[in-house]
Amino acid sequence: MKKIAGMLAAMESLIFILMVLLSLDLPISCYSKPQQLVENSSYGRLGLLRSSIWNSTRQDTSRRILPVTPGDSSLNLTGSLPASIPFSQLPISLIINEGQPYTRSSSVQLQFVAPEAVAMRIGNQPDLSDGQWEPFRHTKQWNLRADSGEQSVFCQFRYPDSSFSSIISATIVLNNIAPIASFKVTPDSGIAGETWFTFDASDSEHPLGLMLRWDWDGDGQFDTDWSSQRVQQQQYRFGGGKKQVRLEVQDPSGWTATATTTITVYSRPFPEFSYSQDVQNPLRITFNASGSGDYEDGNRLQFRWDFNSDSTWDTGWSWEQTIIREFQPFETMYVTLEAKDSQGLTNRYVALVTNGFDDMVFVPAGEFFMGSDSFDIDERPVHQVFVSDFWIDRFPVTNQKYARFLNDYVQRYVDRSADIPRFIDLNASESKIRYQAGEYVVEPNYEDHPVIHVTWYGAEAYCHFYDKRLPTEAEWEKAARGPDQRCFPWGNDIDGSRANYWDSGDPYDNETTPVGFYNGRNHNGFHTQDSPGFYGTYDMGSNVKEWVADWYLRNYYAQSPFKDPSGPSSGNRKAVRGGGFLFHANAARVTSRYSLPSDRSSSFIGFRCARSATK
Ligand SMILES: [Ca+2]
Ligand SMILES: [Ca+2]
Ligand SMILES: [Ca+2]
Ligand SMILES: [Ca+2]
Repeated sequence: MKKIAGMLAAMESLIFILMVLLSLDLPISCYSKPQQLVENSSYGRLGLLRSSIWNSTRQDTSRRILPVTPGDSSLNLTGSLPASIPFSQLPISLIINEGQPYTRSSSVQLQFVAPEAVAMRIGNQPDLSDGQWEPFRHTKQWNLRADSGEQSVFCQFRYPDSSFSSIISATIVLNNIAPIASFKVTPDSGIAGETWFTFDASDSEHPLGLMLRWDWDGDGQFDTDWSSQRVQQQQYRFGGGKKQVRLEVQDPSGWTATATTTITVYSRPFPEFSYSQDVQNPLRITFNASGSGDYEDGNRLQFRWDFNSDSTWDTGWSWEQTIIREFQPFETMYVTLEAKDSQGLTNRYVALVTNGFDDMVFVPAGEFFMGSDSFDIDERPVHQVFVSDFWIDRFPVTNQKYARFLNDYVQRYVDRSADIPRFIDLNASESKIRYQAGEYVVEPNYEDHPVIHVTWYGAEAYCHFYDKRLPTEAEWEKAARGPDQRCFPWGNDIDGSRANYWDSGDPYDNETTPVGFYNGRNHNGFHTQDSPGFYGTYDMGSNVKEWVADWYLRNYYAQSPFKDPSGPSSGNRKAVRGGGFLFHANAARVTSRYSLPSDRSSSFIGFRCARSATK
């Protein structure tokens, strides 16, 4: 007795907890039936019928069984009995379709776990008024009512030696409604990278809710995860015209439906031009827009040009991809190309065009003999080298041209004016370029003298700025020497009328001479012989030594490749070629070699540029 009374006291507090739980909003289905007291069940226990509870994540039934002593008349278990035993301990349950809360079929599989039960009846009504008693079975097919939606099944069991019965129920959702996929797009056409498309699937339907996913581009790969979000915004990176958009929807029981529509995404054209200078006439520049394109129209684009960045178009619209324009020497212009596609969409491309194309000479492809076996050790051995077509400046770069380069460079790359000290040593006393009043200027009367005190970087930067490059050692030597193994650029003899070397007697008294000084003219009483190199260059071998592209290696000729050698892949010093005003006549030999670290400069080293014949 005491034991039971204590137990009941404990149960009271549990009842309270359960009532709190039951007072919570139980979802969807919560059915309760008045409790019935049953005595002398085969368990020797009291059975209590309780409500069946189903929620969206779990379907279960509850029947509480209390352990009591049979025949204990002091128990008065009427009314609200405790209901605190966890569902998992209940020996009676009804499972529909293995616990799946949804079915698409009106015929469902019922499974019963009801030990000792001998009979059962099943119905759709809580009072089983629509059910007939039948022998207990563990499974049974059951037809749901014809309408779809949430439906409960009720089942009552009878036990062998009593009139005791209990009713349990479970709820299933009969879902025989197909989902509907539908969406609208606004706008139905637009521009890649600019237009935001809105995809609104609010018209898609299912009474139990839907998940949605999208394939934006018709490639069969969905581009979003499943989501309940009905409205999506999307921008296209690439155009290409028609794009099929596909929406797939899925209802909670896994039925899907799709809808597709086609939108049009245009892209702006992507204009681009290259330009090339006519080496015969360096002022003529051919602009070529054939690199332009368009996703929808390929290269069928119209073009117009503004060559002088005055915001006035210098041509009308034209299908022509190339156009020739004459520039002033060393003129620097922002050139604008605008392209228009068949939709009328336009786009612009702007590039700085610098006409630095000096007077250059052409050196045709072919073999020549490089080096000498008679002089310094680094000139050995004589070896045959094939050099491809190329162009090379007729003269070394002058102070005037280099000062113009510095001014244009700091204007073009405003954030890189700190590069200038790496290019040229303006503090060297021999340098003829000065920075004055915000500008690089040349000391009067030295405009046409070769620039000196440039580093290899400064030489390379100049060539690069004008879309050229430094010549290789082999190119330099071939340009000076030609194919006939001569000793000096102009032949095999040297004297002061042909070249500026140390004590050569020129009027500049052991300084640089203007470039091209030894051209056969009489300069204020000083007679010169015309002394070009084999292909028409001047000053190779005299005046100043010249930086070339290659790293210097003393014995490189022993390992040099036959075709277009370009020097060792690395090194400490860059090769320097030719003689100069500070060197004896012997250094003017076309084979003599010299070198200096690339960040150093000297009063006797300048440079000239080259350019490959095919670019
Ligand atoms: Ca896709
Ligand atoms: Ca287009
Ligand atoms: Ca213009
Ligand atoms: Ca001299």
